[in-house]
Formats: sequence, C-alpha cells, structure tokens
Amino acid sequence: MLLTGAEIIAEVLIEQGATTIFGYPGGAVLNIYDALYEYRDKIRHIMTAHEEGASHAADGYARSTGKTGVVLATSGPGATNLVTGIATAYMDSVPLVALTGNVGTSLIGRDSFQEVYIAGITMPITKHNFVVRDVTQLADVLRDAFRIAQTGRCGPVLVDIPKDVTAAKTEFEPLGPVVIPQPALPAADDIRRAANDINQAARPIIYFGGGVVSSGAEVVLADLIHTANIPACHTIMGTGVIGDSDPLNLGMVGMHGCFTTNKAIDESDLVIAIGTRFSDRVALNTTAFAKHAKIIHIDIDPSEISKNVIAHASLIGDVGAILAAMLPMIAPAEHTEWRERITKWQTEDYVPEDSSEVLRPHQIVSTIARLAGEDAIIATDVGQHQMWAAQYCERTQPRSFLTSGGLGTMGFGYGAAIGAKIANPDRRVVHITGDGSFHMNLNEACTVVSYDLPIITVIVNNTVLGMVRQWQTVFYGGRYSSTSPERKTDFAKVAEGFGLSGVCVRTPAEFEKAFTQALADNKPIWIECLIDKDEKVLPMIPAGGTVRDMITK
Ligand SMILES: Cc1ncc(C[n+]2csc(CCOP(=O)(O)OP(=O)(O)O)c2C)c(N)n1
Repeated sequence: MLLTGAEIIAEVLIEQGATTIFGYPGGAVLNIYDALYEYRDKIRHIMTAHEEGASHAADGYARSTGKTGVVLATSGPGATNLVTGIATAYMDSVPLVALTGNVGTSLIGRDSFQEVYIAGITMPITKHNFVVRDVTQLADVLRDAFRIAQTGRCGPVLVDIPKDVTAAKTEFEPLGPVVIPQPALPAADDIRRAANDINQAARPIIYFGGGVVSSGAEVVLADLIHTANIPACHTIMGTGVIGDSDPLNLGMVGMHGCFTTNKAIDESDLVIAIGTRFSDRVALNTTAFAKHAKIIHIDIDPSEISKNVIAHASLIGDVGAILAAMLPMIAPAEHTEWRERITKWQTEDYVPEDSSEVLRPHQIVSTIARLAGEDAIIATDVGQHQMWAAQYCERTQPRSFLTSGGLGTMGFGYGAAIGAKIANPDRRVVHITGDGSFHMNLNEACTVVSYDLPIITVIVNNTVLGMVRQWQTVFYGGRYSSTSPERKTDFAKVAEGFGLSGVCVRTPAEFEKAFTQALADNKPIWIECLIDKDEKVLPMIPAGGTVRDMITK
C-alpha cells in the first residue's frame, strides 16, 4: 500500500508491538502527530510535561515490562531534551527507541530554525543511531532500530527523521515483529570447567546485576544458588531478583552494601559474577576487589570481560541460557563452614535505630514495602533516598524496583513511575524521591493528573541535597557549599495547584496513616516526609576503599 512516511512510522510501531509511545509535539513532527491522530485507536500517545519526562517514562515502561520503550520528540530542543533519558537508558542497558523529527532535508546543515545534529550528539550514548533521508528506507531502518535495541546487551537506538521524509510517500509492506537472534552458548567444555570450579570452591559467592533481569534468569539463578548453597549478593540493578527473606541472599554489595556482603566478597575464594559489570560503585578499588578469589564472569557483552576487574574465566552469552546449561553439572553442596562465618558477620551488620517520635528514612521505606505489598513497583530518584529505598524496599520480583543505577539521574523517578503505571495499570506504583530531585521533575504531576494515574509520591524531605551534603560531611569537614538551597516550597499547596492532593507528615504514625489512606483512595498524591538533614546512608565505603574502610557512623 502507498503510505506517507508518518503513516509508515505508525504501521511499523504497531507491527513491532509498540502500542504506547511517550512524547511531545512540535513543528518537525507535525506529520507524525497527524498520523498518530489517524491511528489513535491503535497507538496510545502519552504527552508528558517535558521531553525528558517522556524519555524516562518510555524507559520506566521498558524496565517494568521488558518490552522496548518508545519516545518521540521534535527537532532541536525537543531532541536535546531527550539526551539525559537516552544516556540513562544506555547506562542501564534498557531497550529504547527514540524517534526525533528534524528539519527538512534541504534545510539540514544550514543552522535552520530548531535544527540540531542529534545523531552526532547522541553518538556516544546510543547503541546505534540513524538519520533517514529517504522514505523508501524508513520502514527497514525502524525495524533495525527495534532489533538493535533488543539484541545482545539491550540499549537505546535513535532514529532521526527529517520532516519531508514523513510527508513523502512510498509503498509499504507489513512484516512481523523483528526476530531477535539468540546468542550462541559458550563451548560445553568451558561451561563444564566453570561448573567444576564452582563445585570445588570452599568459599564461593555469587554477585549478580541487572543482566539477570534483562535475561529473565531469576528462576534458574535461584536454582543455582539453592542447589549449591552459594550465598549471593547483588548490585542495585539486581534488586528484587532474589527475595530479601531468602537466607542465601546477602543483599546489596558495594559502596552502600552491607558489611557482610562486602566482607564475604573480600574473603571469598571464588566470585561468580553474573550479568554485572564491576562498576566503581561495587568494585570500589579494582585491585583490592576479591583479591583472594578466582573470578568467573558470565555476561552477554564480551567488552565487559576484564574491563574493570580481571576475570580468570568468562562465559559469554545469555546468562539464563548459560546457567540452565550449567545447572545439571553443579553438585549439591553445603558450604557449612563458609555459611557459618557469614552468619557470624551478619551479627555485626549495621542496623539503624527505629524511632517513634521522628521519621527515620529506613522506617519510611519499610512501611512503604509492608503496606504497598510485594507486587508494588517502586521508582526512585537519585540521592540518599534512592539508597535507603534500595536497602529497605524488600522487593521479591525483578522489574519492580526502577532506579537510575549507572547514570544516577536526578529527575528519573516521576517519569519512570508514569511509564510503569501506564504499562502496569493494575499494580501499585510508588515514587520515592528527595526534595532536590523532585524539584527537577515535579512538573510531571500534570501528566499524572491528565491521565489519572494513582501514583503515590513519597518525598523524603531533608531540606538539603542530602547525598552531596553527606560527602561534604565525611570528606570536606562539613563545608556545606551549595547543598542547602533554603527552598520554601509548600509541596501540599503545589500539589493542589496541579490538581492532586498533598500532605505533610513528621512521625512514623502520621506517615503510616497517610500512606494507608493513599492506598485506599487510589488517587495521585504527594506525601511529604520531614526528616533530619543529618541522616546518613550507612554503611558507606568511600570511593576507592575496601570493606576495611567502611563507615558506620
Ligand atoms: C541531574 C543530576 N544533577 C546532579 C546530581 C548530583 N547529585 C547526586 S545526589 C544529589 C542530591 C540529591 O538530593 P535529593 O534529591 O534531595 O535527595 P537526598 O540525597 O537528599 O535524598 C545530587 C545533587 C545528579 N545525580 N543528577
């Protein structure tokens, strides 16, 4: 059939299963928006307050479902407003297709109104990007974008489309969804060798990350952990993969991980790293990390092997498929002595003190986890509240804790919560934010109200840029340069102005009452929690340090 470029975009989105897109209109994408009007029964377009919000929403949609998120923006400032969202998705390996309009092909390169070279700008933060100059190539380029976003290690792909390409016509033939090639399994001998190492280890530990979530490998990972009785720890991206109540789950590793976890890595004789990349938040000191251990690295991306920490052996491919192939070769074990040592360390773990008079951050998060239940999705912004959320959120399912791990993007949370709620209308979505982060994205309240999304936003308000201030306390002798903005924002009034409700609470009892009410009302709401500005995220290992440098006060 003969279609315009704009209609072809709509057809390919449908063909690839993308029935929801997030975006914001403008001159260069007018033809696309006109087509979206025509296709409004088949494609739901969610208009956010800001293109950055749209990009985080598409990302939250993808993280919470495993499907590819799609975001659409106009040329120039619309396109550059996507940059933070694209970089966020890139750092956390989230499949995303970003569509940008551009000025007409005859205007490209002339500093035309709202022209930017977005393909150049996003080159280092996309897996790949395209500029489509000929409508006859549009359908295949879009299909390629979906294929690349989901192949191997997932990530964002950008397709820039000049305005005249969206108006031009060509023949279109529908195809099915792109086929994602499955990576080959490593050689059987290599898998056997790794299994033998695991069988022989006296003090093994599994350290896993977001790759397990991308691969959907949570069940086979749990089987491995339980068959061989191997204690496991995770990065922030691996939160929820194994429930906190599992005695073999030692919790989070790294800068704000528990003492036991970091100690166990330090004393282990074998680290089995699965779907993770030894980032500087985990392997804070790359030469001292697990220095008594042999390291087996299992990952889909060969470029991660020995990038930060030298691996003694590696298995490249889909982590779920590799673990499934390895499982029959794993001998049941007890590791009694090793587990006893770990249990003893657990008695030395940092435990924050509860209070009934003032709100303590761990109590806020534990209350959310308890009242919202296991099925709730938690989305966070970035800062201390993010770490408290990770430490105490008690998720038991993958894809239920959405956070910007790699880029650490303040302003990620509200958009991500919107994307998650659109994708999962029957699940509770709670957005945990800080007062600093929330000032970066509270404009998305209008989106939440427009689409009637009952997202509960919990603002952990310490009145300061807490995480940066914590570093100033610990490493700069309390010289608080520009971390106390002295803002006088009345969140409840602002909420009201946007058309949702807001309350402010100061004690655990008040918070529990407000949160319970919010769950019952099932409407969008902001709950502001006033906490002390000197609350710290503990424990903490300073950058470049080891478990021996851990701070607990
Ligand atoms: C976009 C962006 N700008 C700056 C930073 C640096 N940064 C990291 S944490 C933080 C403070 C966050 O403050 P807030 O959201 O109030 O959370 P809190 O740490 O107080 O819980 C800042 C400024 C960042 N991560 N992202």
